Amino acid sequence: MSSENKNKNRAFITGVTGQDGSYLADLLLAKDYEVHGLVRRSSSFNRERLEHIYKDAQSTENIFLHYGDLTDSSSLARLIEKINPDEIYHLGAQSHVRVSFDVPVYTAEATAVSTIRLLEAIRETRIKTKFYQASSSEMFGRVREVPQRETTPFYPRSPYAAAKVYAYWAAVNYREAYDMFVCNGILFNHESPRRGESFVTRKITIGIADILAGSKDKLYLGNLEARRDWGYAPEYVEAMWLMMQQERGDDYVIATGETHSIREFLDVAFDLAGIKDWRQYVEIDPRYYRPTEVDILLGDASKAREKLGWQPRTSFPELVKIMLEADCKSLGVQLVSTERREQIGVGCADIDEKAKLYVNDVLNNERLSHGPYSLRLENEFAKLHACSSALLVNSGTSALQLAVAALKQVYNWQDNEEILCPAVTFVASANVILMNNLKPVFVDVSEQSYNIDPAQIERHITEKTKAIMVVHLFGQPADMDPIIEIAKKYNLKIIEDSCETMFVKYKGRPVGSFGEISCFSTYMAHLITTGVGGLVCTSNSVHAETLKSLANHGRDSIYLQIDDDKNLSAERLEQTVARRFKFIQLGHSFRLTEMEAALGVAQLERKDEILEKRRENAQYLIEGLGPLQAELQLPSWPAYCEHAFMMFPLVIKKESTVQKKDLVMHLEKHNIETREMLPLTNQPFYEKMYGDLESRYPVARWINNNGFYIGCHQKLFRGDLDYIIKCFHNFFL
Ligand code: NAP
Ligand code: F7E
Repeated sequence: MSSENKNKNRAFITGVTGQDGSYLADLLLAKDYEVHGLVRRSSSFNRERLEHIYKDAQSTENIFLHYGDLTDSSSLARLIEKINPDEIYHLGAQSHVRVSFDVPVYTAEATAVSTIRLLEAIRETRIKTKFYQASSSEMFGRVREVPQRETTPFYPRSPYAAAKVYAYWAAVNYREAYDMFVCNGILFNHESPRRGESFVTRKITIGIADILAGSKDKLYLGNLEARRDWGYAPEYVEAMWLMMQQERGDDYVIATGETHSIREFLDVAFDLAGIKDWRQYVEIDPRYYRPTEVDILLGDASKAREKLGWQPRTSFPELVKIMLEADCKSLGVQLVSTERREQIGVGCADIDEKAKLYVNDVLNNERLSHGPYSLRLENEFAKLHACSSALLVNSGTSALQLAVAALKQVYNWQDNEEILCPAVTFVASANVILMNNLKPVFVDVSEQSYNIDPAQIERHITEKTKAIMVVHLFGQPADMDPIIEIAKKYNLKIIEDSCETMFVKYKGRPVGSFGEISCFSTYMAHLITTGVGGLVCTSNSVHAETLKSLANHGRDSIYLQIDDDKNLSAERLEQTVARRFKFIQLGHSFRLTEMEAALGVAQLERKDEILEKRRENAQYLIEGLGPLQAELQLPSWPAYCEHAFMMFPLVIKKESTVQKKDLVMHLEKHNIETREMLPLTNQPFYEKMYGDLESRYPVARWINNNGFYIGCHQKLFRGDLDYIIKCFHNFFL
């Protein structure tokens, strides 16, 4: 001992190399104690739990290790005399309950008799010191009451527990007989990353880390029904110290007041690891059964709370997580982050400072409907999609509604005539057909692109068929060439529902430029957003006029147009004033506000960046999920078209045994949002109208039963994508 240390509190810890001993050493060193520890000679290194202390110069100066053995009275007495400690913490023991059945006599020596050896050494040397006895909830064994408290009678169920009962009473006896300061800490199970590897909690967390690392595929355990009151070890050594700071020695139960079975531990731990069913990894090995078991332990630590001010802080799931993370880390296994409280949504709000500036600009200028931002958005959007005009409307559905209405009017389609529409699309594509008193006729989709299957179109064409509503789903263009050919052959019009796909090309030509009219959505989660909103585009001036009028109560669109013209001749101005509120047909009020348009302009300025990030994310997901291709159909698209990745669709392959609901629940439980791919064929509304549709559209049915999509939007970063990939892999593990 150095001279500087003379005034320091001195503690002697038996079992300093164990879980509790090492945490207690940390605590006492932090409290500026001089710490002495008993270590036994071992042929292999047994000081891992203390290694970190030697990395800190100050701690190294304050810790002293001494060889000795709990079964060797002379070494204990000699050390106590030499160290002359203020506090002795007797934590050393043969502490494994199962093992105590194999080595009962040794357990009695190390766990029971060692206590009286130390107490006798104190008595004989007459050293004034306090003594802590590491008593155990195992003493309650076949419990006489639930919860167990200081007054609950003991009923030991193992040589270990019997030894601890002996040591407990020896401690009480020395307190009473010799007026010594002696405490019994009746500690319920407490665990940590430093827990011995053969105790059940640690065995499970190490086992899972091994499974995740791929070095093991089974975990062998015994009785899963036993229940324990598990706490976090560093908090329990604080209780030990607090007991020793009281005026008198006493006995205290230290527990959480919660009990969980081994099964529940497995549930939480495997769940944290992202593995949905632990049963396939856990096997029961009767070797781990005990001749007599302790079925339930549940402690009542109210005395410690009242007298010591001690209470547990770490919850059961937190404890499991701390242990699992530590074991995964030491194997270099990346545990799926369970910190994630935020959902990984299918879309995102990605509003930058410029967008706020533009919206503010509108508010400051007080032109709240169709102003310069609307005009700019319409012009640039039209240009990008090779159309001569675009009209901003209040949703993609409104755009579709107008498109069908305008064509019906221009081409004089009659009620109940038919429009072909893919069997997998958002319900609005079909609804707007019905709302215009026309009939949607479904066409099955391609197994690869999920877009309308050109090979299926002709068999649905009748005399009443007037148009094909081509939907470009999830960001991928439909196969336009054969569709155009069929449309020509049967004199059908093409309407493009491009609500989910913008800025991409099919064979070098932009989507939106193939149909007589094309419709886009800027709803939240779409490629660019205005909150809600949409655009309807065309290169046909008659259609453009009709759309404009229909979107604006049926006003005479000629006069709508010149509303904005500041350089009108006097004659034209007079004409406009006279006619601008003439309503020439039945129309809607589908306009968008200027604030929304301003938002859209800011988004449009970032379209390349948005698209690039989405593609990059999708590619990363495709590569990460690549090894699961035998089970999962990943997005794929032909070289002649681009993909905008509005969403990331996935379909469980026919040969897989995986159930969609299990996978979807697994992802949702891990905060990854999923959405249905929305086949129309199982929508109650259409089933009511058309009867059983699923049997007639096998691909749509397959998609309905096996498909869903997740997000790959621009706000997902590498960590999110790794997390998603890991969650998938853990499911299929
Ligand atoms: P542990 O990790 O098993 O540590 C036991 C310590 O005792 C180790 O340092 C070990 O040394 C030492 N030891 C064993 N036999 C020895 C011998 N013959 N001579 C010298 N040292 C010997 O146990 P723990 O979890 O830290 O528990 C600490 C104490 O609390 C034990 O008495 C235990 O029975 C009791 N307890 C534990 C819990 C719990 O849930 N953890 C609950 C209630 C009571 P080596 O490192 O060389 O093996
Ligand atoms: O067992 C069951 C086993 O060994 C807990 C020691 O610190 O706490 C500890 O004793 C339960 C038992 O701890 C396996 O049958 C199933 O019911 O983790 P354990 P323990 O026996 O409660 C007390 C308070 C102490 O004082 C002790 O020193 O888990 N179990 N399968 C298994 N247990 C182990 N070890 N291994 C298995 O494979």
